[in-house]
Amino acid sequence: MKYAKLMGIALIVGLVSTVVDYSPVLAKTVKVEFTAVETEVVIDNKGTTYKAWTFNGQFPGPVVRATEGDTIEFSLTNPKTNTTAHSMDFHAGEMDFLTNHKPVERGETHKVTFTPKKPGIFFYHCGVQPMIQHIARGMMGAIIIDPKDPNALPKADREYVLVQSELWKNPDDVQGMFDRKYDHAVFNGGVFKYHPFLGGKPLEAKPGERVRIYIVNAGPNNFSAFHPIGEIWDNAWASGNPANKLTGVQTVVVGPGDAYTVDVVVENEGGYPLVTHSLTDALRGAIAVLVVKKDAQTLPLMPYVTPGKK
Ligand SMILES: [Cu+2]
Repeated sequence: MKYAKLMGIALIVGLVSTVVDYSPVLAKTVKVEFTAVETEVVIDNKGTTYKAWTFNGQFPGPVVRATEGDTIEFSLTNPKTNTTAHSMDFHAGEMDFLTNHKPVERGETHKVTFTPKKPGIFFYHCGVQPMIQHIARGMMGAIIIDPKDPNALPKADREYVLVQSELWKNPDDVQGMFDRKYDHAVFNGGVFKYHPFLGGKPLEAKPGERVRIYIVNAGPNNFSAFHPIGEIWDNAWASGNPANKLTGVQTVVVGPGDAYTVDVVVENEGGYPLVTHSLTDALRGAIAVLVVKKDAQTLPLMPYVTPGKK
């Protein structure tokens, strides 16, 4: 009898904890304030500077994060000191683009409020013409919309965001952008930024951890064939939506303006290069090495991306 009572209590505790685990997160308001900053940023491990156009001085822009069903209150300020109009297109939003994505003239601030209804990883970018140049110069980034159900995806032990793009040494060479005569392909705005043998700093993880990478392809033109050398993606979700689950994938094809969430669990210590298997682009700078070791340090979501000089 005593035993049965204990079992009953255990059952109730079990049910309660289940209910708590699945209870929906209360919707919140997320304020995001971006300023268009035309500034110099460092684009390689030698310290080469580049005249970028950025959100908040950062190439790529800061990661925006909210939960499905939240309200995002976004404002974009374009200071008078800039040379051109800029704008914002969040792929996570579903709204009229003429009103919401309109060019913000110099000296103006534009506000947009929206509720992302689909979870996942999405691209954002400036859409002012020539859009190919505004994206290539750095006005792009990632927005993560976490699912309302916190158990919709397996729990990740650590997460990184990688935004891939092509880079033209001459940021004013719009014709070269149309001709696809680019000099580099990069993750998070830096040539071999995460390659420790080429002057960069690697991404890190511990053996057995589930490492989640949000891979966003900013293009502007090339497709990414995102592959972990020496590993296989345990799972991949197109657009990061839990409904779009793939298992045991060697390479995910991420088109320009698209994104994937991919998980890898690495059992053994060592170096695992994450590349676009479109090799022209990997060998021109789009290799990020994941170093797996027992004493891996904790790194931010988008490591080593810092605002440039004002
Ligand atoms: Cu712009």
